[in-house]
Amino acid sequence: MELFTYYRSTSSYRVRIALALKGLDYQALPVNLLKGEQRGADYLALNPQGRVPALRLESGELLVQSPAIIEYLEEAFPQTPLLPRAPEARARVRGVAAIIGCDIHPLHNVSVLNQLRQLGHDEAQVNQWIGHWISQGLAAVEQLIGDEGFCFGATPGLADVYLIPQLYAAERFNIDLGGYPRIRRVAALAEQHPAFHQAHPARQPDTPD
Ligand SMILES: N[C@@H](CCC(=O)N[C@@H](CS)C(=O)NCC(=O)O)C(=O)O
Repeated sequence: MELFTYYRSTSSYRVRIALALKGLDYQALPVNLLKGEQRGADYLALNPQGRVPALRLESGELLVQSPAIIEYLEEAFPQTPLLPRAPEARARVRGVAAIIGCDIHPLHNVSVLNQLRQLGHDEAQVNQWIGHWISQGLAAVEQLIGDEGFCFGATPGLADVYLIPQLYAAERFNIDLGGYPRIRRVAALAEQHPAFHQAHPARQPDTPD
C-alpha cells in the first residue's frame, strides 16, 4: 500500500497510527502542503479534493478521507481491532472520534483558516477561533473517556487514533491542556507505545531536519 501523507497533517497522522497498530507495511508518498502540492494537477488527478491522506491499495484503487480509510483498514485487516465488540461500546468510541474528526479538526484545517484570513480576520482572531474550537471539543472528550488506560481501556483504539494527532495540533497552536487530566494520561501512555512513536510527525520521511 502507498500512503499520500504530510508529516504534520492531523488526518494523515491518524491513518499512520492505524496502519502501525495493525502492523501493516506501506510506502509513504509525501505531499508537501506548504508548497501547495495538494493542488497540483498530478495530485488532483488522483484525489479531486486536493487533501491528504489518500491510500493507494495493491489493486491500484485510491481511498480518500481518513475515516473511510481507517474503517477500510479495520474491515480488511481485523487483527488488533480498533473497535470493541458490543454495539453500544462501538458507538461510544465512534462518538469521541467524531467529535475530533467532525467538530474540531475541520475548523482549523489550512483552507478554513485561509478563508478566515481572506475574509479579513487578523492572526489574533484566527488564533482565538482555533483555540475556541479545540478547547470546547477537548473539554467534551475529557468527560467522555475513561478514568484509566487509553481512551477506552487498556489497549489503544479508534478514539486514541483520533485524539493523539489532535493533541499534536493543539500543542502546535499553543492550547493549554492543563485542564484535561484524562487526556494528558492518554497522551503519556501513547508516548510510550511503539505504534504511536512510529507514526509521530517527528519521524516521517518528509519531516524537515
Ligand atoms: N476529513 C478529511 C480531512 C482531510 C484534510 O483536511 N487534510 C488536510 C491536512 S490535515 C489537508 O490536506 N489540507 C490541505 C488543504 O486544505 O489545502 C480526512 O479526515 O481525511
